[in-house]
Amino acid sequence: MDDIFKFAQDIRNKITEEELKMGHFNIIITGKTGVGKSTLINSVFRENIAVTGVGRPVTQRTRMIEKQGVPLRIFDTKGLELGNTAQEDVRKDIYELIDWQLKSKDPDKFIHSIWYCISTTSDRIEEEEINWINELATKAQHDVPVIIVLTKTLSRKKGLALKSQIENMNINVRGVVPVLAEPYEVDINDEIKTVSSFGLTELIGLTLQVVPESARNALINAQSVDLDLKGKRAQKWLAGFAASNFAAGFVPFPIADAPVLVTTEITMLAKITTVFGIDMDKGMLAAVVSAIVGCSGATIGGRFAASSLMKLIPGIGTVMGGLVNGTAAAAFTVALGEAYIVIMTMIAKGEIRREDISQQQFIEQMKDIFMDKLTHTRIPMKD
Ligand SMILES: Nc1nc2c(ncn2[C@@H]2O[C@H](COP(=O)(O)OP(=O)(O)OP(=O)(O)O)[C@@H](O)[C@H]2O)c(=O)[nH]1
Ligand SMILES: [Mg+2]
Repeated sequence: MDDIFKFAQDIRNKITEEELKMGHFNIIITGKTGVGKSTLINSVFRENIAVTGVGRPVTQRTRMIEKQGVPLRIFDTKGLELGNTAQEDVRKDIYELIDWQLKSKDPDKFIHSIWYCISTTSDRIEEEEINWINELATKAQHDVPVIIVLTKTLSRKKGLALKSQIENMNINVRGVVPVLAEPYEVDINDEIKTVSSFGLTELIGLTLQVVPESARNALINAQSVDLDLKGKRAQKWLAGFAASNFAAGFVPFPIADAPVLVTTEITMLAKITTVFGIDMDKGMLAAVVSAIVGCSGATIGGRFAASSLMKLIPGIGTVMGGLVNGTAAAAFTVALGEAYIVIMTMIAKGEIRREDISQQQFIEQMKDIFMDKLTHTRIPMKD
């Protein structure tokens, strides 16, 4: 058991390291007063960041919101009113911000995207506003992609009509996405009906496409609308990781190399955790890892105590000697990664609550997931 806690501590340390390496996703969110910027921020990003995050002014009219442990910086411009000096000020702020970040030459500080919010509840879009967005988008286009978010879209039909109206204006934005960030209650003949929220997955999908690869992990981590995206990203990363670690011509891992494998596993679990952006403390990590490996008669590091376990891994029965250890260790590690992704997805979706993680029922469930992965794992191998 001591081993497990040491292992959990090592993963925890590595997660902190990986979080630092990942950097931030930096976004400017702007639009007129009351269009729903704060509501949007809270619905899209995890941990209710507009409410619980710390905001501090970076210029007179713009504040930066951030929160420890969330790889995100939101630049929230305030009081954008058209046709007065406040608008000029916001405009200046935005250009300054972009310039200032670029001049820092620190890619972690670059603004990766701008969401310009327009409420669909207003009957028409003012020409002045479109001109200003176009100017912004044109000036910023080489550095910062601008997306128009149509907020408070109660009627999808109206949202789509507005979207195509804007698209036809041929302004320099990268896309127009109608959303309803929070469900909306309407009273129809004294009957309360709820319009469900929508569009946020599309908004994240488009944003992900237009931002640089270096910012994508942070965005996937920070957002909370598309949880499957986290699993897919982790899965893709794991496949590459397995290929580079285990595909080098079917290299055996002799027992003596076990500590190397331990490092591989620590890195793998830490990396997957940072893709998900779930705050896993030492106790939770220990619970998950002990549930998974506790069942298998295997010690961490790929050394297998139970020969019966090896029989579960496809193809193992026919391989001899040191090769058995290598393949088994690789299969074990990949299965551990895959099971961990399934468990992280369940935690992200609230199917396992954090406080229930060490409950017997979930330990059994996690064991089953691992056993299932172990019996189905295929190690990528070079021919
Ligand atoms: N139901 C529902 N209400 C929304 C939505 N978006 C905004 N609202 C409401 O519209 C009002 C204004 O929203 P905010 O998010 O505060 O707007 P804002 O753009 O941050 O406003 P300022 O910070 O003052 O510029 C609030 O009462 C929100 O509850 C939505 O998607 N659904
Ligand atoms: Mg606000």
